[in-house]
Amino acid sequence: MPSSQYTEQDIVVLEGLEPVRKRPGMYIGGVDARGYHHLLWEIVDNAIDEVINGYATTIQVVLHADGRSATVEDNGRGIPTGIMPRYGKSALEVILTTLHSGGKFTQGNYTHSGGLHGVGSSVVNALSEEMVVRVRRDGQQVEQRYSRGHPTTPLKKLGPARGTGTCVFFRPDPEIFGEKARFDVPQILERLEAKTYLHKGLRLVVVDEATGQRQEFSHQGGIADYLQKLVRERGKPAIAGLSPLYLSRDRDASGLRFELALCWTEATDEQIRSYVNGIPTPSGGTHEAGLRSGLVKGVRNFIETHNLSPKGISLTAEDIREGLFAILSCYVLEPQFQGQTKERLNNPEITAEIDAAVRTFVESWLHSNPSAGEAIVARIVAAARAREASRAASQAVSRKTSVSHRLNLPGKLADCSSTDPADSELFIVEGDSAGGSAKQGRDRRTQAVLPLRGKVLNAEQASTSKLLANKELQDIVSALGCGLGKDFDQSKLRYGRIFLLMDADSDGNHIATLLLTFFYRYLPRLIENGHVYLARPPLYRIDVGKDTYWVPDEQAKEALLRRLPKNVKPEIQRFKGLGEMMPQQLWETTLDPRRRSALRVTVSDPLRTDRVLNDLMGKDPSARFRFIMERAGEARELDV
Ligand code: TSJ
Repeated sequence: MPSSQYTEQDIVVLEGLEPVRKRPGMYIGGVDARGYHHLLWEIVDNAIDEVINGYATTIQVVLHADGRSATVEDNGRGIPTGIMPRYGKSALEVILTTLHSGGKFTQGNYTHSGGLHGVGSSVVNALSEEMVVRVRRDGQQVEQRYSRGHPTTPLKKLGPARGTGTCVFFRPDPEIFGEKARFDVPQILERLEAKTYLHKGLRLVVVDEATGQRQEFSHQGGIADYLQKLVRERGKPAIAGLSPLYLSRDRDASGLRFELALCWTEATDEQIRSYVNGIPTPSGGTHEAGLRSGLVKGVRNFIETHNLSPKGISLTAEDIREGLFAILSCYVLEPQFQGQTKERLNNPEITAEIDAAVRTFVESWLHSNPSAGEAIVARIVAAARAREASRAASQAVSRKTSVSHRLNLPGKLADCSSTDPADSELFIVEGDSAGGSAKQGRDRRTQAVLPLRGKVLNAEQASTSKLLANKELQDIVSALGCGLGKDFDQSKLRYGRIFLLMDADSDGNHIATLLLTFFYRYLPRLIENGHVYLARPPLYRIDVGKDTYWVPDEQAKEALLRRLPKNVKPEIQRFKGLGEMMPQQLWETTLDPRRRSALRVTVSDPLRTDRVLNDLMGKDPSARFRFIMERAGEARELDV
């Protein structure tokens, strides 16, 4: 090949992938841990496409011991390797070095294109320090290697081979993701297992080379099994001990096919997980809208034809869906996504199709299972009555707070003098003596203190009306001024920052956990909007000569001691509790905005948090403790 021609083609390739390395965030959402894992999902999804379309049955994922590279292999047809005349290159090379090159091969098939995934394997190639692709086809095995989007070898024959398939090794580029980026094995295992529920026929083998562990996932029951697993994990039984309702619709004229599993549980929330072409759509979209409306209509029809409407109370759509667990998996030929993270399905025609199918299905299922149907209706009526009762109770609490802003504040609240939420802070403090120190040590202009005396109820176990009768929680809600649940009004929030100030021991962690659970379930916007913090009181005071250091934990203590010269003898004092600190010490270490450190509470994965809360707040107290410790570690450290 003349060299000038080679250069020309080289330029084409450069135009193809250079923007990906320049602005990786545009293609994978960001170069954080999520973007890093995105590369793996892109490769895995390519192999799964081959399964969805019926050409492969097994996928193997190997997570290598270095923690930052992986190999994904399928037993599908093998990526085509023939030369494409228009490009003068193999199809394989075109696919891996050109943006959006997948479409030509995949018309009429379900793919992930246009969504969160489907950025293309070329994007993974561009962002990988090394990529090795092996294809078995036509009795031969071939290999090509790449680095940062460019071939480093030609397509080479490795020799004869049996069967067909594609095998891709890749190592994301530390220049893009940083030297420290690593795969999160537990998270990957969980998500891979979820995929085998979604694709009934799929057998997935995962090897974690760091531990030598090999696991095999395959679930013949599909999403109905998945739903049962989720319900079991939630710990709230299904109504009437039912196994899930299951609906499967084959591909219709428009190309839509979907599967649905659902059941009602004793839980008080609603959990719908939806997927499009096997990709989670946590922000919902037109498919979920169809499910919600179809389900409500189907149930209403059943209630009306059987004259089951309760007297004196009307059933809302939320009542009908309370306690509902559902998994909806749709396959759409040309999915359109919208929203910041492209996680919301936007094809308008999908809503009506799913609505109609679900309505008919739910109604006829209830008709043919009348005793289960009546149990479900009883559940729905109970939800409506509970809603009325808790609304009355929460309005009572909100009324008390709004009637007279300051006059009705809890008696033990030591308020700040500022009335501007932007520079007002509330410290919720465990115990009266610590509360006393905090009241004396604080900046009275901007810092309010609310000591807690009694027990805090577990929001995961107690009913809403019980929670609202709890004095400690009432005081918190009154002090915050913003109401809660459906009556939440952020504009009435009296403090811009809310600190939980507890002892650095397991009791303190326990109380913090209970409070966080309450905030998460009843005042979630406070957490979402970053108003909630964990204060970090010191655990040790270390005196070295004239210098005094305060450290928040064991590690920080060890780190400090290691840094001290050998000849000095530090004096180490351990705090038993906040109550033992002098007000001035508390100010210097924990309250003073210029010196304190605090953790802002964030929720990185709402679905997961939800499950963890359910899991842990119900039963095992030691697991609870681990939970708060883990959360504290995940929270971003801020100097605020
Ligand atoms: F991401 C990737 F592209 F590197 C990749 C692709 C990674 C892995 C692990 C698997 C795959 C992949 C692609 N597996 N199977 C396929 N199939 C095709 O690309 C294919 C095969 C045959 C035909 C055909 O028309 O004959 C068409 C296609 C798209």
